[in-house]
Amino acid sequence: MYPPVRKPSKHLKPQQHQDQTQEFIHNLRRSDNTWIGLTDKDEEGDWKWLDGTALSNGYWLKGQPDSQTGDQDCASIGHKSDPLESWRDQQCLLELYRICEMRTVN
Ligand SMILES: [Ca+2]
Repeated sequence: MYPPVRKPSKHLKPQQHQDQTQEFIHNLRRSDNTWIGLTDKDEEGDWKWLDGTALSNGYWLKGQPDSQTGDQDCASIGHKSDPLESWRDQQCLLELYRICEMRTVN
């Protein structure tokens, strides 16, 4: 069962919109670890989305990213119950679900 899709309000501030999107994705995946298309494989600590956009606001779990094994260059969601603290870095070779963003056609 998927959570209801909420259309972002036109009156939300950009940060509120990002938080709402994060909560939607988190609720969609629940506890299934899922790749979100964020990596620092080109430069350690310089997190970018797969389209090259720099990360402006992260929802990292406390203590993450930690590159614990030295080769954790991909971010996943699905950790802990707080949707605003649910990302961690992991080895990119892990087979996890993936979430992709698509543009809509009007
Ligand atoms: Ca890394």
